[in-house]
Amino acid sequence: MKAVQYDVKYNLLLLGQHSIGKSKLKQRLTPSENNTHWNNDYFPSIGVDFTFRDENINKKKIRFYIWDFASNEQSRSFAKSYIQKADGIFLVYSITKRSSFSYIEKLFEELKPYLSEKAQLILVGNQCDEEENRAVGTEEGRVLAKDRNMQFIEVSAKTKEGIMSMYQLLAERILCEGQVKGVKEKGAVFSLRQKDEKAKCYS
Ligand SMILES: Nc1nc2c(ncn2[C@@H]2O[C@H](COP(=O)(O)OP(=O)(O)OP(=O)(O)O)[C@@H](O)[C@H]2O)c(=O)[nH]1
Ligand SMILES: [Mg+2]
Repeated sequence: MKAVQYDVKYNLLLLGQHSIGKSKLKQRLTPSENNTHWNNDYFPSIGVDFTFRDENINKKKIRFYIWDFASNEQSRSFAKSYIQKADGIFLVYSITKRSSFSYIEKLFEELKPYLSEKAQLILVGNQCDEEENRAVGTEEGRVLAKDRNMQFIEVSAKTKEGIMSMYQLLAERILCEGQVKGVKEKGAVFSLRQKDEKAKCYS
């Protein structure tokens, strides 16, 4: 069997407190599972799982691996080795759960010593379909992200709102900062964008 060839690969991590939707986001970011019928099941992750997305930009084949860590694994030494190699990190909280937002600040401090210089971060407020249960304001997310030099977006794994944008925002930033000739030019990178949805909040 012929191995799939790609010119460059990047590692993206999904990190955040338990039960805030990391695995559901991973599912939505998986091309073959993107349209799976939604259910509210919760199966706590064990260890680490991954998916990938392939992009073709200016004839270069680019693979983005997306790693989903169980929250209890995030502080383990093996997770740290992934963090050192990460090109991008989705720091995820639930807009309905105050503790998951506080967790991000703690996580950020824990991550900092291990992050490579090139790593790009994006703060993701999930479950924006549950406006009636909102416990973290959009402005709070925006301020935290600005203070830590991250991008910020609110999304819903349930309705898929903002899902492609969260991926594209991070992927574009990685590609624009990257060294891949013919790919980092802005016009080429922006071909990643799809017109499938509007982001709720995008900064
Ligand atoms: N309403 C709503 N519920 C969501 C959303 N995303 C996740 N959930 C629910 O939140 C629960 C936890 O989702 P998971 O994706 O398993 O959470 P996780 O962060 O991977 O949890 P761990 O694996 O324990 O770290 C499930 O019951 C999901 O149905 C969302 O965008 N909207
Ligand atoms: Mg999980």
